[in-house]
Amino acid sequence: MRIRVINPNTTRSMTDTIEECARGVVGPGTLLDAVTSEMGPASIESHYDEALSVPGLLAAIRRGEAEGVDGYVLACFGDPGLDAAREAAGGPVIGIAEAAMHTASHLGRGFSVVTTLGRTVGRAADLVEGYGMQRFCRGIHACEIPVLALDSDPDARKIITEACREAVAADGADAIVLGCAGMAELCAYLGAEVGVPVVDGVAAATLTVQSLITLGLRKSGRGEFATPPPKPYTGPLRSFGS
Ligand code: 2AL
Repeated sequence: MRIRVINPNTTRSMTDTIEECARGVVGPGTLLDAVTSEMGPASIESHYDEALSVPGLLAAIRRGEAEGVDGYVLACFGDPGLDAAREAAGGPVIGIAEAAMHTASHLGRGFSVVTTLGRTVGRAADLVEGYGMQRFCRGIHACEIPVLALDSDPDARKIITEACREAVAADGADAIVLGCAGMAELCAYLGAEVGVPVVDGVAAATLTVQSLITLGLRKSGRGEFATPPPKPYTGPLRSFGS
């Protein structure tokens, strides 16, 4: 089977980290690759960034469909454009936020999310509600590190570790959900330091896609998630029409 991880921001170094984490969990029969969006923001940490990341994501899905990819991981914690990606793909498309939250819900009674900037907390809260996860989500905490600084800030690891510890103490959480694909490589370290299970959505979504494909399950093509009706698109979005 062929699984493609799509980083919907345009930062290649982040895609490399994401790919390594996804490769670390797939089975031997799975061909996995990771692609970086070819247009859009360098990082996604506002509603504006999210909206403008979606055309690049959909272009990546279209390329994947032409190349025979069986399923996709949408590797940004806002799960931007997830419904549209599902319409465009034949196989499963799983967002890292939905995968991480569902995985964490199996591990204890409640989880806390630790994310990047405070301004992304509202989006994460909307996703918790949209995925029916209010029963499990005890709190959403920001460490105030911008996405691209996760890699370059020498204090990032320490600050995120502290944010996880504080979230567990403040919320009584049984697990932590990491709120950014750029935190994936810290997952094992944080699990050992914080003392509760720490869930990285990149790994969780990759294994969810692999499971669905193994089960022979594809996206439902009926109703809402059927291929969108063909129509012309104009301006810079011309190539998205048919
Ligand atoms: C993210 C993420 O996962 N990738 C990105 O560019 N922004 N999420 C976040 N909460 O900042």
